[in-house]
Amino acid sequence: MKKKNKNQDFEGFAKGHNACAGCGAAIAMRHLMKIAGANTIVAIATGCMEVVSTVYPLSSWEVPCIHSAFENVAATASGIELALKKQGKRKINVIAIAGDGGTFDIGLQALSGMLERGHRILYVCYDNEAYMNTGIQRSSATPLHAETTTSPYGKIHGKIEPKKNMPLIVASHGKNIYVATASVGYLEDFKRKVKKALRHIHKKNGGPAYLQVLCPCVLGWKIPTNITIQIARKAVNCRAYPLFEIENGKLTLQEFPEEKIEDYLKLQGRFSNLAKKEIIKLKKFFESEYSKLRNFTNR
Ligand SMILES: Cc1ncc(C[n+]2csc(CCOP(=O)(O)OP(=O)(O)O)c2C)c(N)n1
Repeated sequence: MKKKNKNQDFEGFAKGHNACAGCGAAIAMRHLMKIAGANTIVAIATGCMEVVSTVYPLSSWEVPCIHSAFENVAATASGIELALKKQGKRKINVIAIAGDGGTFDIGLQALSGMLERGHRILYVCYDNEAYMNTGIQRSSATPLHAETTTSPYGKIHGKIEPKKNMPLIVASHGKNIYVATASVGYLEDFKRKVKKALRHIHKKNGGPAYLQVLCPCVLGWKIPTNITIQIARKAVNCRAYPLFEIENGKLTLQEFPEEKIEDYLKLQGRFSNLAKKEIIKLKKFFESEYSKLRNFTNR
């Protein structure tokens, strides 16, 4: 008889939270925690996922969860990991969670310190491409020409700077870091990477893991609530959000059925006012980032 897995009914990120209908990040949290299981401690930065899940006196977290400030989740998680090591409790998963603002921008120095010191932590950045919980302000993860409240349509159309390539910045900290991008549009792939990342932090001579998962935001992207998965998949297929893994310093770029960039952009209000030449510019940027990644695979 098949042995019953005692973790199989475990949710970790329980229903009843206050995330918007169609929230991509809530989907990512649920699947992340189902894989991680009960033997986990979470540190979470201020951001949507913290705000919707910890409304006092309630909590959606079925594991110990520490809310840190916007800028220091990686430092909080580093302290937890060291304390567990001191106590000889090496099998507990330590997971740090932050949005793109808490990762690409304000939390970058804490994350850099965590990586440089080699803490065995899975750091998950849910990337909804702006500061969503405070009112859709641009971050350095917001794509070129996307409209936000601080990069509005005026004389200039949306954000004038392109997205920062955070995974490559993480990878430049050393070879013993598992780095991967994912998308809620490809959940099986995301779950596989969560498993791999957790194996990496626990294995002999293991190190940090960084997982960046694209999570559409219905308010910020101005999309209907029922196309979250579809649009997250299109982002990958049109190469606006390439999926790849970096292991031992080697990059593996994943191939997906190709779709047109226009079909991705036209579904989103944040790109609704783009002129043809801006679409071309955006396309060129995505293509140059993709070929940069492809070049890395050949090294
Ligand atoms: C030092 C500091 N500056 C600003 C804020 C206000 N603040 C809280 S969360 C947040 C944005 C979070 O954005 P992101 O990390 O992308 O997560 P999201 O809201 O999209 O989930 C801001 C600006 C703060 N809490 N602390």
